[in-house]
Amino acid sequence: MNRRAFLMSSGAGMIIAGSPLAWAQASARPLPLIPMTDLTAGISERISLTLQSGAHDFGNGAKSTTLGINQSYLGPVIKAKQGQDLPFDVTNATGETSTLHWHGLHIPGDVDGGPHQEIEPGAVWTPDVPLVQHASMNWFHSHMHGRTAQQTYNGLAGVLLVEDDSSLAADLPKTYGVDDFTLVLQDKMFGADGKMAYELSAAVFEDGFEGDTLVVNGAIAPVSQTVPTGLVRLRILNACNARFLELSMATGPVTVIASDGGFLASPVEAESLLMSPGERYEVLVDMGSADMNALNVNLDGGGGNGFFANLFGGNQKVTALTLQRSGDKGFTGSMPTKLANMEPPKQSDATVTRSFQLEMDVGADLAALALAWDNFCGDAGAMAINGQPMKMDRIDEEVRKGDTENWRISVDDQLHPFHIHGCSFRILSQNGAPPPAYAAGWKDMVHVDEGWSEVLVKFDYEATKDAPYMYHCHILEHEDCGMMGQFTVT
Ligand SMILES: [Cu+2]
Repeated sequence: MNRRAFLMSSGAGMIIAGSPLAWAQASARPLPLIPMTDLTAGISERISLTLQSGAHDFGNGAKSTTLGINQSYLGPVIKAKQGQDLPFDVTNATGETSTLHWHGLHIPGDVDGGPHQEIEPGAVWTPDVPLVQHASMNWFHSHMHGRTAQQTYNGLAGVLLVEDDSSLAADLPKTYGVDDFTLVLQDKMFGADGKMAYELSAAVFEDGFEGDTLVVNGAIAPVSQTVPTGLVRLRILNACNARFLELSMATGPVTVIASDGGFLASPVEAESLLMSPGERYEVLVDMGSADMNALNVNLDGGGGNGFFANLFGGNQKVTALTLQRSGDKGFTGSMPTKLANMEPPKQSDATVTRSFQLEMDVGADLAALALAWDNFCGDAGAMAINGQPMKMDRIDEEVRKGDTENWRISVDDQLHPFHIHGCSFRILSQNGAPPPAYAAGWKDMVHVDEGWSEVLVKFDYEATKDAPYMYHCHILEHEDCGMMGQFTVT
């Protein structure tokens, strides 16, 4: 038995002794509708976001200790429009230092909200965030170095939808809470008292933290929603710390219309959709002919990246969301055939090539770290990229603004999701093969397993050495443990 297999089996044992699916229930709860702040009609005052402590009931009757943004758990859905400047006042009322990173936005490094823009307890961070990119689903979350995993797990995350003239005019469902829903998918562990738990161990450092219970918009799955006849739009974020989710529909294919950075050229039908932590996809569900459909999630979609691979042979499918058709008439348009203009990426456009090797183990004893660190990772350098664990005072790459570059990423171990700040990119290859059609559009996440994953990327905004961009694994425990690097764009 190699080291990794041992860690996985000992991890699985821990889960069995704990709470195996204890809080999963068959009866569906109503889908919580996340409050929306819609700014598309105009912005008249500064936008207040307060990072705060909370007590949240995930639906099992227990009040979990959580973090939230303007509420007890998670943040609002913010909807804004291309061309707007978003004047944020981010107040940190949590009592612990944090940051708020705008994941997916094409913005300068000094407003990116990465590890260098710390917000001390009681302080207010006031970035003016310019929205220049086209319609896309983005999100925001803590990026406090060494604490990102725990703070995001506890609830410091929200959704930021960018619209543009064509997306607002498009013949697509867009009535929030009626035929247009935002779904934040997460996996949680609940203790014997029913409260949300987060415990690190050597196995958790190795795989990242994985819970045994699926949560949708802060409610334990399955959840259900009544919808009108016609097309229904689901904007989905995988906000898990570490778990890859394989999505499928109970009936019919998954029809994907958008990925991280915007609309696909045209809808893509897939039997299933593999989402890494940090990824976003939009799908359309046709409720014109069926009374009922459901979004299912295979919790072990990553193929052996977690405990369920051992327990259930790599297939642990649960229902996330049941859609039930009412008699009401809803969106009357038909399935679109064209969504965006998109040329295939041309590798020959790249004038610079950079290579990144993700490394799981650079000599530190993960078990000792787990014991020593009181549930957070810190700048201890157990993991690395190109032999270098993340260091706040070291710039790893210097990029010239406007250059088209080819970034090649590889790893010798398990599946990792790689994220680059300040851009959207196109995937040239993923694990040595062309990406699935649903991942062929604008992305800021790429899966890295066996073989090279290559992306074609260009940066249009500045990031100086005092406010560099990050590239990192989006398994948050890996990121916190050093699988991250810093780069400038000038
Ligand atoms: Cu990783």
